[in-house]
Amino acid sequence: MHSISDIKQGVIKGDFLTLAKAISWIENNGEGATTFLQELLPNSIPIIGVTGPPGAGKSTLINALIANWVNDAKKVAVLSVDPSSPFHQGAILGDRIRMKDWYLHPQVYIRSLAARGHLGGLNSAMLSLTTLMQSVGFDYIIVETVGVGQSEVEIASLADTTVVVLVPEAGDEVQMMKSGLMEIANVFVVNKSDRPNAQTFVNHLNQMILENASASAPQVISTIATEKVGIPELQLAIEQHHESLSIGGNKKEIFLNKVMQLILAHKMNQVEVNKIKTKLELEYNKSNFNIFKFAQEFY
Ligand SMILES: Nc1nc2c(ncn2[C@@H]2O[C@H](COP(=O)(O)OP(=O)(O)OP(=O)(O)O)[C@@H](O)[C@H]2O)c(=O)[nH]1
Ligand SMILES: [Mg+2]
Repeated sequence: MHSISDIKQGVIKGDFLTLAKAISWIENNGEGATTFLQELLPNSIPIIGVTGPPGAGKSTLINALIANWVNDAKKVAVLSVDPSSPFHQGAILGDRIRMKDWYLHPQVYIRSLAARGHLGGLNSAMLSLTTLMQSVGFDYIIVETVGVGQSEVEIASLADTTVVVLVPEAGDEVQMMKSGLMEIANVFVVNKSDRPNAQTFVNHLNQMILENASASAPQVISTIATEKVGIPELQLAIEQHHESLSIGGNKKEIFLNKVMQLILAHKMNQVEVNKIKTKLELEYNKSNFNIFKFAQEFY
């Protein structure tokens, strides 16, 4: 059993060993982990989701954002995960390079998570880990996820503020994913604005936001992450969005989603896959096999 104050002590000193051990313990649902999680108290430390297509510049942006927070004596935790790739090694290496300024910094903790192999699924693991990070003395928690498909939408919904990173060439992509993107983005970043037609893309995006006419229209920020251009503006947009949440925003919606994730994970943990497999083996070739009837036996 880990103790929250031991982990905190480590974080204060910039020694993350105890934290790292606790993370593995929670990921593996070790003995006492559930009780430990149930004793964490709520707080409003921001969880910032950063998502977008592969290579859009998410890690480079995070690397630049961290600088401003570290200068303000803040502590930052970054969890990065690539749900699309079963082979995570590449992503981990990429992150190490892109966030190289911070890997050994005492105010910054960066952890890459394998996409698979979490009891109850990735989302519940992310929920546990972000809540842990909120409780041990970090001021900002960043979750980096690749892509803007369905699983990313789910992960993004664990965040208080979701930043969707796009690049100027993403026009068609955005057209296709329009509704989904509008739903999850609290802030849009058009990164790689050093490339041609960046301003056209920004205008296009702003037009789409206007047409969408939602009450809380996301801001669009242009950045050149590699040159740290647009970073203070991005930081401000993130902070403004987080403040807007505390005055009546959709916190309840965020919690509802988290509760659903936990229930789902808990139910899935109760499913005995091997039992299903054995039974399926006997039945799936039968001429009267019906998948709906079969599944119902396990409800
Ligand atoms: N020209 C230009 N290149 C950039 C900019 N930002 C990032 N890059 C480059 O784009 C490449 C990908 O950057 P990353 O930060 O790793 O992108 P990512 O979105 O984290 O990538 P994945 O995590 O692999 O999805 C790197 O070679 C960066 O140097 C930018 O503003 N302009
Ligand atoms: Mg990255």
